[in-house]
Amino acid sequence: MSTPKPDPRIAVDSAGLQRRIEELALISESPAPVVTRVLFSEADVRAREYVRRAAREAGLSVREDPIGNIFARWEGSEPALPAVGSGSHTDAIPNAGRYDGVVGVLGAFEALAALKRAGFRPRRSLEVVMFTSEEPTRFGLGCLGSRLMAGTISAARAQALRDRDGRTLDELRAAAGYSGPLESVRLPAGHYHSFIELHIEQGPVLEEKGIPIGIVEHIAGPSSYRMTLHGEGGHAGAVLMPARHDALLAGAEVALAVERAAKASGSPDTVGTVGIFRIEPGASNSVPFSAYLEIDLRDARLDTRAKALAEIRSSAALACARRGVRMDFEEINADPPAAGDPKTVETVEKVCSELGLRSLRMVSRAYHDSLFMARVSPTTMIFIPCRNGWSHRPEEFAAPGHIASGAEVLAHTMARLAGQTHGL
Ligand code: HGY
Ligand code: MN
Ligand code: MN
Repeated sequence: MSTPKPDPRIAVDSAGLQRRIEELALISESPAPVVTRVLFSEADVRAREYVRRAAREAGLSVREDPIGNIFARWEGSEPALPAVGSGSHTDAIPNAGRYDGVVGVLGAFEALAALKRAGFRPRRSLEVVMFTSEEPTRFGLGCLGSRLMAGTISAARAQALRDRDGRTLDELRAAAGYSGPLESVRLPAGHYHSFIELHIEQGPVLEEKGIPIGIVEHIAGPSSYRMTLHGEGGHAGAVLMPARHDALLAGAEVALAVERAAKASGSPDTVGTVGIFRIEPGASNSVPFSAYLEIDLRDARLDTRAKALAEIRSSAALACARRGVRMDFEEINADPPAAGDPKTVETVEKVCSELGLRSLRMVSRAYHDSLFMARVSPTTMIFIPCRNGWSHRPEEFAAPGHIASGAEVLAHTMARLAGQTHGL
């Protein structure tokens, strides 16, 4: 059977997409080229306004749910059918780049605009989601919007979240203009026929292999924990070494144990990071009496992640016992990995070969909202290369040509999955 020819009329406006990525990058709590957009900050609220406008300019209708997930929809000729979804996030951790998440929101708007310009008439509706709080920065828990949509956390658990200054989710979402019961964020069963997220790889594989498109078969399972270590403070001159219960040094041993356990887990995909480490009182001539750490531990496999965690906890207990420091340990989240849907992966693969684009099936080591969308819909992700694999840093970069190819593959894939009312 001959390979169907992709319709040449589906043409992505690469310059326009690039311009919108650059415009959105200027909406930040940090001076350019650094991007910081923490959930419900002033910059996040302005970015949401930008996203609403970009969705409308792409000819999509916009609705928002009580936690601020934004849904941009193109109603199909059979609106009762489960929709074909796409989307990603626009919130950004401190000192981030301009492509993480943004490519998947603005790129999806452009994919749908390209289909509209080509005269495509979808049977199933097409819907792009800008997910609230994919990053964990505000509350320590990432993917808040997609977790609630997938029903993997309760409204009560979300309502109990506090930021570093003790502010609640309800307070912050109300200040950003959102209200209503969080229970209603949960998607009705079968809302999406399929979900495909476009994202930069946030790793070096595609660039090293010179392959323009990655197709995600597996998303590693993230987990994170918070630890407070209670030692004893005192004068840096007066407290002699044998009498010390230095919380920072106990925390330093924990951080080294995280690295050791991740390296020794037996799986190359185990990664452990202590990205937050705060001490009190933070005076150069005072012995730290308390340390607060957050541990990020991920793996494509659950058994080796569990092994690494057990190792970390026992090393931490030994270090604290030896130093006379008390440890409080709390799990923030421990999520299983997710599998890409084989049929959706195959559809993307076919589209790539019809477009003459090489593609590679791969694991995502970063987590994404797709990790939770995979619980409620056949899901995969389209990756594009990013320079040196850099991400979560201002030097993050994706070439305009790669971004355009990703949006083009997304457009053709969504069109194929949506079916069409009339020919192109
Ligand atoms: O941390 C992650 O993997 C994602 O970028 N939030
Ligand atoms: Mn990120
Ligand atoms: Mn992301």
